Amino acid sequence: MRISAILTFLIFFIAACGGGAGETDGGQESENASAAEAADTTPMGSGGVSGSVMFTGTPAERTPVRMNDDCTDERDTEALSEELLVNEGAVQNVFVYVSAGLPDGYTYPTPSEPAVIDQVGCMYTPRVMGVQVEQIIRIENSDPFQHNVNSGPETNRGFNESTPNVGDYLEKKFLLPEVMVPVKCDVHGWMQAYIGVLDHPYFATTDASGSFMISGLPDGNYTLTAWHEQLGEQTMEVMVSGGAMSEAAVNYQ
Ligand SMILES: [Cu+2]
Repeated sequence: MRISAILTFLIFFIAACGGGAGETDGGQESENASAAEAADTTPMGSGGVSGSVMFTGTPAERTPVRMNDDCTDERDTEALSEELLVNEGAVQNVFVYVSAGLPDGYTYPTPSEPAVIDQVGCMYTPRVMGVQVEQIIRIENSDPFQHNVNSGPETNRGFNESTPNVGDYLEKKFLLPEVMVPVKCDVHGWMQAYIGVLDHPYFATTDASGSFMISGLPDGNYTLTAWHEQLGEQTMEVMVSGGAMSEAAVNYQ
């Protein structure tokens, strides 16, 4: 992984003016509501961080992925390399997450919904995603032939199992935080995915417009890390205050 030589961070803080969402006015609160708040040990807030990831250089042109006939028969379009997806400067598939600053001593509920990766047309969809520890990762196969799913974690226990046919799927989970766990297919050497595993819900993957949004953060000072498979990692400090959204801009050069 290459770390960008020059890192530029632009962080803007939006002043909190959300109509006093963070204020307490005891007169209106019923005892029941207070009791419910006291019982909720998860430090969820109404603030967060949103922004976009840009690449100021000239990205290498995407190249066709050389596939066998089984794979191309499943596709409407020719597959192009996905290692670096830049749309008018905006970078897709950057994993952005809170890497420090969360209060100690809390555990966050594991989402009941599985995180889904599909194997379709001999590519992983999505290529990059995040999950929480112990969250079910469901790896589906939409292709009428075999893929194997070979995960390569360093701190978690890995797996290497097959999905022999269309409709087959695996359900797996990781128990420890690890960014990133690479996943590949040994049948089709170009198939590559990355799963970021965290013990909290404060992460996002940039979309085609390079945008990300992490919500539900309590007020505080956090370290945000952006990870990209080719462009490397950047960290920045962000402040969330007044239950408002802060903006963070990540620039790779
Ligand atoms: Cu495969």
